[in-house]
Amino acid sequence: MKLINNPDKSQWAEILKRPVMNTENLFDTVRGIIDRVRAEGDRAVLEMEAKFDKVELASLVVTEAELKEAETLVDEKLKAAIRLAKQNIETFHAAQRFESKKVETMPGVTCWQKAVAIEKVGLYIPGGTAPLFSTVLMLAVPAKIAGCKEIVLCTPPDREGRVHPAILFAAQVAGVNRIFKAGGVQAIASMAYGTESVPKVYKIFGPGNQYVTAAKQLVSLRDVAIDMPAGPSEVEVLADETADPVFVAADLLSQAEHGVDSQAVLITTSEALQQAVKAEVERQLELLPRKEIAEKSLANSKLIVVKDMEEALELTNEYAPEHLIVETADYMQVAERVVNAGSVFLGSLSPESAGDYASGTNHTLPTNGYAKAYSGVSLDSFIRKITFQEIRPEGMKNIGPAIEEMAANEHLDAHKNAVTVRLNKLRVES
Ligand code: HSO
Ligand code: ZN
Repeated sequence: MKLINNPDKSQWAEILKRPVMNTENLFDTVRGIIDRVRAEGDRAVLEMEAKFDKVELASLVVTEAELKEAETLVDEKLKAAIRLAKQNIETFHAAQRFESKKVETMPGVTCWQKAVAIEKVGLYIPGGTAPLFSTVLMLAVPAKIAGCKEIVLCTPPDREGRVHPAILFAAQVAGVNRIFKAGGVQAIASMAYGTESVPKVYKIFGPGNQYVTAAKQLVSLRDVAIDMPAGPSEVEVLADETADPVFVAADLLSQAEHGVDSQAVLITTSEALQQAVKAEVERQLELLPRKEIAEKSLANSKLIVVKDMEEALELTNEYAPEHLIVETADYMQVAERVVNAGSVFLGSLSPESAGDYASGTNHTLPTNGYAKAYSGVSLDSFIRKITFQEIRPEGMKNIGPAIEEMAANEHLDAHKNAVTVRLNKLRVES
């Protein structure tokens, strides 16, 4: 961890830099795999599974029997926890339902929006060292509430060809329709273009490593929508002298254990807290099973002291963290001044873990500074809003002449005519 004290504004950009990935050749490699899946379908996916996930699969499909078996393998305590989390995620996202209202912009001109679910969505759940069944809930629950008809999920199997039972259980609880054993670029390409087994979808969601992210970016250039650009996960704790260093250290470590490229940053007005957090991180780190991963990501992490809360907020808004935990005496006032962040956790009893799992908010959030322009996944991510309008005679008389005038001045006479013929008919009728 780097300790930084009272940095000059000219140093901010350097301090807030995210770790840069070496993407040389990345896009070429990824494009090659996408093209093969697109051309050869299942055969290419099975071959890539053998190559990258080291597993010989007879089929990509997760069968009913496998789903049933998974249910027996997950212990009851975990099932209850998953159900509790699902319930809260459902409650929070159901409250986001869009209420359509008809607006009469002028007499006789009525316009409205209608929310319509994206019919087919694809969810990607990474494999690796942590089975992210919580992410299944975060994506599938809002998809279901939105009314998506086909919810497809791809996740890489282990070397025996099995998917983690908790992932399968969460997928069933949340209402996923079909599950496939496919990981990485080949999974993204399968959902973007469809194969014999995997249906093509219209929008792809979910986290992944830099290959998955590159694949999502490439397929989104033309063929399918994606949730958002994603990078390594990150947290900022914004704290004053009242914060508990044990809590702050635990929060930083919960982010650091995600991956070696995770970022954990403390911005504080208290040098004493900075010192206490450093000592506490070192102590808690020793106790973690994922110590090696956390240790590496902590090497990029920073404990920054600034002169006052004003400056702390300015630096925070410049950083635009994916997660922001505010542990200050007056956290509600601080919260009001946050303008750039993915998800904010207020007070000493609101750790990021709450939002990662069970409070109800979504944990698929913009990283890498994208919080300046993007929202996290919500019910909106699974719908489109179609606009409708109905113009009656009085309305056409009210707006027709303006349309004619504007169209004529854009030199688009056919546009003008589409109105003129109607106004003429209305004149004859009246
Ligand atoms: N913090 C991660 C989500 C997660 N944490 C899943 C635990 N499981 C990205 O927001
Ligand atoms: Zn997490």
